[in-house]
Amino acid sequence: MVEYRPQSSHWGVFRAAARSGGVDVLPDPHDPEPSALLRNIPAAVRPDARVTVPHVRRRWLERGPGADDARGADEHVPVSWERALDLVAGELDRVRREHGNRAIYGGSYGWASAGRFHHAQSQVHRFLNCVGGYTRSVNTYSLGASPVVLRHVLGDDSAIYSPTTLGVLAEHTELFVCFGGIPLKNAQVSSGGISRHETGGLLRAARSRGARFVLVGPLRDDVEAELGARWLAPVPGTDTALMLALAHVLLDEGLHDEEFLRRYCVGADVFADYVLGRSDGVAKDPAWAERICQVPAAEIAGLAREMARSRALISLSWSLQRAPRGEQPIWAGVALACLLGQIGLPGGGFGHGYGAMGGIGTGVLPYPVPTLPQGANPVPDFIPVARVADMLLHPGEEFDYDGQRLTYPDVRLVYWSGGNPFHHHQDLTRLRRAFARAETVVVHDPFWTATTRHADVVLPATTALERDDIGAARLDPALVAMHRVVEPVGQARDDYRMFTGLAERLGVAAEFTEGRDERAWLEHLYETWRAALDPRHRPEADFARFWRDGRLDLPDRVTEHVVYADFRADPDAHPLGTPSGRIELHSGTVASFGYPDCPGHPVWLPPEDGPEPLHLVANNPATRLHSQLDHGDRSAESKVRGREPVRINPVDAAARGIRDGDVVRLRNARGSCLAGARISDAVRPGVVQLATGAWFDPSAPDVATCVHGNPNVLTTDTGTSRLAQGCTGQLARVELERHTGPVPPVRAHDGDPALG
Ligand code: PGD
Repeated sequence: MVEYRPQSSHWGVFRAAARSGGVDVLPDPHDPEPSALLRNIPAAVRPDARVTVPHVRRRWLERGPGADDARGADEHVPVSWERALDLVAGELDRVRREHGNRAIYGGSYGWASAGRFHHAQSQVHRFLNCVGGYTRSVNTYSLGASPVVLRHVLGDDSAIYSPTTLGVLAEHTELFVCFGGIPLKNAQVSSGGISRHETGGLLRAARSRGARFVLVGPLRDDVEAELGARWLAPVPGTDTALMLALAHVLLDEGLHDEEFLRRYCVGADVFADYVLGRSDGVAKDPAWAERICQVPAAEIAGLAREMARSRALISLSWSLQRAPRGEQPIWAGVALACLLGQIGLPGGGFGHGYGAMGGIGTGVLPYPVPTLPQGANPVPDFIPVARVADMLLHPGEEFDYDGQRLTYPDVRLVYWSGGNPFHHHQDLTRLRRAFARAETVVVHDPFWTATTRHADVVLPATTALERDDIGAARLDPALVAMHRVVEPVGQARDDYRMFTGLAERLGVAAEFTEGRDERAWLEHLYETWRAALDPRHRPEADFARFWRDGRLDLPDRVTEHVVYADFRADPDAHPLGTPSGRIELHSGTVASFGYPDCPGHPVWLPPEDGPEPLHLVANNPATRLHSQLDHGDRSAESKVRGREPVRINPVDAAARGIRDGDVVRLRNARGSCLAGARISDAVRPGVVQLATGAWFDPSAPDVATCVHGNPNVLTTDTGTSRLAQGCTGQLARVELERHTGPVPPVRAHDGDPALG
């Protein structure tokens, strides 16, 4: 009999059974809207794109560690596990002795797989802490600018992870103004796992009750059609100007809430002086904004008035801040909500990230979930996560971050497990130069991604289907007993086993393992978690029963929550964590840093654009999570002649003689890529949209930097500003043309370790 076992992924809980040469996957019956991304999962255990045995790059093996331009183009040779682990342990030891632990970069950003014990980042950080520490990274590629700026404006980032819940919005909000949309394609996914996809249903409930939706953004389908949104399509990257003009109308027409500004905010006068043009002579009125955003002034004024007479929710997507000067639209959005005076009321105020992940706004557990302890890192050095290429290229140079003047460490060894920087980072040509500078690059991954192909030592990791684990996330109400479904593919090992082998060689095995194997750790994590819970929330099931049942429904998830309700009720008893205890529309702290690219209040800062005529929106994909399982069925069926689809408005396509299904070339000063044209009026004229996640394929550099369609060959590797130094990958300027020459094959999924 076929046995289906419980499993979990970042895009859904499911059941899976081994069948000859693969797995069968069934969605979880409790999930009201299971994600079609589950169809990618069988590709996880197909051996074609897998790394099946440890590999070492030939020149590194022959010449030893050192900077090398051949990294990424050189071939890899298979070695035994014993040899691979000896080499990595020896190299870690050499680097820490000769250069100190700060010369090891272990930031190792990436989503890896669901599962709390085999969580790749926890494993790598725990291990590196046991061997003396590492240079770490702060913030994420998802959220670079906003956590930093929101700490100054609101005192913490609770607005991100504990926003007013969608259930409350469904009942109370009259008008949703969605900057960057609430894209359900992203709500398929939630970090750590998602047992119920609820975002779409809750938004539809709001619509059925009569709520109106306005989408502000370049892509019409960033709010689903059923919600009937009115579409305002500003030039990408100009939302701040539009928000300032909305603020201008409110202030100019006396529609703002004076009492709210007085009682709950500081700096409203400075902000108002700027908006009205009293401080710089430029009124940020709708006519001014129309010249920047290309949204008619009358529509802007009409929207401001509609917001003032409605219970209005300002929804700010995460994508807004993943762009140059990304701090500004978030701060301006909060300022706009302050002028409306509805923060802390059910259905009003603002939210940041509805639809960015499926769990955002659906509910939060009032207690933690089990996690693997990572230990302490004695190395003080860190970088904002998206400054990794700067760090490798400019050791010893100073840089700004959030009021501090920091120095890039001289990194010799890069250790990556559970991430794909050749997917997630910007300007991949520059990243290749940066990786060439390292003396050694070690990567654990199940697949021959572009990152493993740039490694000196490649250690083959299992996927979640090949090991036991516990699936859990703070935003989700299910704890899942993830049961191994198939044996490891080839000689793949889980990260824990690899690090145990290294820890033994480096004399820290007792510290790293605490004497436990995988099963003992799972039981330990579960039982210590259960014991530490407040008895009100503590589940009855012991580990054995949880494991047998396959799932535990966690009690007391908070699904009715209004963020800042306490603060609104009594700002003296519940002050914010800002210096003033109030919402800072002008921050004396930020102003004191003296950053022209992020002054002390929200401002419009014109982008420093390239000369290319089209705006590229490089957003998160609808058919996979980031770059994961790009070779899976759901992702593969969306490709156009094997390339990632690029959507282009009919007007721009006609001007370039492009037909649906053509292979096209996108280019700018940083690079070029091939993609497959999809002509669609769901993208604004002047905009093209190419999702991230097609595996980087530089195998035909005379044709394009990437022949598959990875937009990060086109994006810019600069920080949002000196304040947060966040990733700016969402937007770039490009030209697009029909590709007329021979079309080279896509080799990214071939599993061939030697790239172009
Ligand atoms: P993933 O594709 O999820 O991308 O970047 P991230 O690096 O997280 O990579 C995870 C890797 O982990 C995969 O290669 C997978 O095979 C591997 N893996 C899975 N399970 C395991 C495991 O158990 N062990 C090990 N060792 N490896 C494992 C995502 C990042 O991209 C994010 S979060 C965002 S929001 C950014 N978005 C954009 C954007 O909007 N625009 C652009 N241009 N660029 C972006 N990049 C960012």
